[in-house]
Amino acid sequence: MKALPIGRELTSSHWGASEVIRDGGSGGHGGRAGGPARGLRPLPDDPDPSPIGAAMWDAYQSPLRVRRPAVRAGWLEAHGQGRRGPHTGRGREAFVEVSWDEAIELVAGELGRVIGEHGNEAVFGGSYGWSSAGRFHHAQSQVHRFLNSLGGYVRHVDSYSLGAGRVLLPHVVCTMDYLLGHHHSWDVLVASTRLMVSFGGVPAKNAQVGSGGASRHHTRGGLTRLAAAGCRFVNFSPVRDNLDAPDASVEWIPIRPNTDTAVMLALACETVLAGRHDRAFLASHCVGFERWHDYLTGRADGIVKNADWAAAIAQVPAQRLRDLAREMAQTRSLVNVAWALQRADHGEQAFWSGVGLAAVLGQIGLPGGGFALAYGPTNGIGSGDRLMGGPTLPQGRNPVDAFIPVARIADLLLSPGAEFDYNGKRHRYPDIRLVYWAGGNPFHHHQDLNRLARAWQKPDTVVVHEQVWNATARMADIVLPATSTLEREDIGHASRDPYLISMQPALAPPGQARDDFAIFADLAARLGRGEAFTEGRSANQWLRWMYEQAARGMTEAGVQMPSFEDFQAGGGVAFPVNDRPVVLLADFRADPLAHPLKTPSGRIELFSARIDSFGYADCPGHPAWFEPTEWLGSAQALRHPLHLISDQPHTKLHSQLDHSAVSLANKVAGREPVMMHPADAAVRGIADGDVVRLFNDRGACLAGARLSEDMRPGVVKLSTGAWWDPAWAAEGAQDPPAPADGAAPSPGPLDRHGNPNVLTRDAGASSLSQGCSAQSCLVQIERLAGEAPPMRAFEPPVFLARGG
Ligand SMILES: Nc1nc2c(c(=O)[nH]1)N[C@H]1C(S)=C(S)[C@@H](COP(=O)(O)OP(=O)(O)OC[C@H]3O[C@@H](n4cnc5c(=O)[nH]c(N)nc54)[C@H](O)[C@@H]3O)O[C@H]1N2
Ligand SMILES: Nc1nc2c(c(=O)[nH]1)N[C@H]1C(S)=C(S)[C@@H](COP(=O)(O)OP(=O)(O)OC[C@H]3O[C@@H](n4cnc5c(=O)[nH]c(N)nc54)[C@H](O)[C@@H]3O)O[C@H]1N2
Ligand SMILES: [Mo]
Repeated sequence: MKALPIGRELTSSHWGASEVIRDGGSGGHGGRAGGPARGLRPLPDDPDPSPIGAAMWDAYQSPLRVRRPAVRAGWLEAHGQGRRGPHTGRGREAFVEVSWDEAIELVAGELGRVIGEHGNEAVFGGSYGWSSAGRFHHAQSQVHRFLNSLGGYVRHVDSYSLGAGRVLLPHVVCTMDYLLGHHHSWDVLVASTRLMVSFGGVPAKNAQVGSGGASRHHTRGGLTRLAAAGCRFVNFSPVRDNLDAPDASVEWIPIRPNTDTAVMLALACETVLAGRHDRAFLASHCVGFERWHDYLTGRADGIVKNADWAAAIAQVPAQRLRDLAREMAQTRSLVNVAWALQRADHGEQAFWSGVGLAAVLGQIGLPGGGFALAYGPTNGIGSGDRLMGGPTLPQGRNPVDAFIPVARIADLLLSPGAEFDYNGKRHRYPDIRLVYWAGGNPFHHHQDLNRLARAWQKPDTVVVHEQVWNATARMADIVLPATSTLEREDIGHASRDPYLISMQPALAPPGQARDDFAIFADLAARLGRGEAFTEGRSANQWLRWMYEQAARGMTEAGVQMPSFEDFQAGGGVAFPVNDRPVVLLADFRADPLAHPLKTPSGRIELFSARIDSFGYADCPGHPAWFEPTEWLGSAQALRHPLHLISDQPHTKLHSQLDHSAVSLANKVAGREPVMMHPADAAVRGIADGDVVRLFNDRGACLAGARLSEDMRPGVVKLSTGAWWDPAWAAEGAQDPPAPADGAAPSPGPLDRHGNPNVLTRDAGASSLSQGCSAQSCLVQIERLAGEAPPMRAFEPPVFLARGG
């Protein structure tokens, strides 16, 4: 079988592939044939193109782009005087623009000094973030390869997306990476699934994106087809509008946030109490059912985890849970657990309970049955397209052992030398002197941003490569301007995507922006490691090398690939259609001895002797219910009575393109919208469109109220991604006004824009994973009295003349 040319000139992004429109008609391919590019359009064969892409063209040409290397004024002054610090000016001071030569000299000098004086263990290069699509100019890969060429760096493990899930699942069933590529395909669901019980919906707005690209968006169409085939959906969710199937097919059960585990345990318990559990499957494919059975039925602790028990915790009707347990056992049913649920205190339990419930029902490995983790989060899940290994940039070897679970960044900076638990071992935080970030926005993505801002004062130097003047660029000492996807050539690839794309540049870089690769190549050369970093290849030679490596593997896998020249000339290639249905864990089901899982027992572990042996009080050997530290059932709810959900934004990818017309059109009074139930608004005297203040003991932000009956009362939703806009006292703004209800004043500057992470809690999900637990957060809201302070997030920083 042959991969065929696409025959269009394309670029690609995490939210979709686009065709480049040129004056005098499309260049057809290769970009060089046509005139200057005029814009982008979505691919005609994408059934559900993402609206995010519509504003990308203008946003990448915004005045907010970083145009020249820039150095924080206070850092430059201290450096000139041979001092280090103070670092309290980060985020507050003006910048001085410098030449590339000087910038390279400063960064190389600092890297050399820190590594020389403190070793590579003093450099944090984890640099978490989604960067951009394109396999070569992938900033995170570039920064890791670069730092490895200098002798290594302190890295991160896992992700914000799936911190708890990635650590838990290999002990229990299979790796998250395996799951990402092997969920039942939508065709299989349409043919077989008749009841989908979802915890956290199936939001098509999230499936707009796919890491690395998303040329054909499947999820909305898949849900519509599934409903048409007669599938019913039950959605346990604090918000109604996150399951994008036709309304008539969806039953909404407005659950209290963070209590899904209790409901899943109850569904399993009721199944067992009624004798409807699949004894044969539990005996042949699982281990540890007896231990879990004793927990579910109360033999272990005297508490029966039945429907009445869960109904009191989750505030859902007990009879509905009993009926649902019966329906699930009698129908081809699927348990779907959104990733958001494990981004919470004890987040492991939601995933493990979901797998456990599916095991008790015994449909794992049958077409359309079992569990899903999850439909919705990204486009690739449920794609039936061919699974192809794509081109990769080798990252070299990192001889430094020290690492952090990704969301422990503030702990790392605040507590050098302190010990932490992770996945059965104890580790120690190293002492970080230099932070290097390219392709991520920690001042968007991390929890408790005021705490992170305090931790950020610790390192001697912070270097950031950025495209735009967002919060992380402003919090840096040295900012190097990076190009965007639209300004460079690359190869676009995503897992189970139908295309391998020859991405063509459509715009000239703004100002003096350079590719991350070019910046690192210069730095490496200056540090005497040029050859180690580039291996003598230019960007173009790397593209050819990466393509040829991948093409060889693809040809071996039975798909004949063209030469690099023909690949480029054809705009990329379409892979042959995959005609084999994808059924998750079908082989294991058919023969668990011939196809064992990679768990210690080779089976699904409902009791994990290994996890049990770690002895963690907050993550025992079987799925269990724990009260989160912050939830509507906790004492803190007396002072902060609203549960804050900070989900993924539908108008942008995290903080990327928050400055675009599409994202700005969704703001309320210029602020990020906070969704709240009309009843919660009424008791606070809040009207739709008001500017409100959200606060708790960690911080405060402004947002624009949007009232909606789609919210469970007591729950509010502020999506992530608004560019953090701290009103530092130095700007003449007031520190946060005293709360009206006499509660303790909020620490840290007021965020004028609406980034939920000034409110979220910075604590690991458990000792097992230390994953991000952003969804466990309580707040209070009040109407902002008086005029809202003007925002500064979408203004470039102040630049000073040299010595000024
Ligand atoms: N409260 C709360 N917080 C959350 C979450 C939540 O659910 N709730 N979700 C978490 C999750 S799942 C994730 S994945 C994270 C996402 O967090 P991030 O991945 O850090 O978010 P992005 O906004 O995608 O950041 C990417 C940054 O890279 C820059 N960039 C893009 N391309 C390039 C390039 O080629 N070169 C360089 N140098 N820079 C580039 C962009 O301008 C942008 O600033 O957020 C997490 N934070
Ligand atoms: N448009 C767009 N799409 C994205 C992203 C983006 O930034 N923009 N980010 C991408 C990334 S990096 C990731 S990791 C995925 C994340 O994918 P998810 O983690 O699945 O996405 P979220 O939107 O955070 O949450 C999904 C739903 O869970 C609900 N929810 C929250 N807490 C609870 C709870 O306690 N119980 C129940 N039952 N429901 C709850 C929320 O209301 C939300 O509707 O999305 C990806 N897709
Ligand atoms: Mo994520």
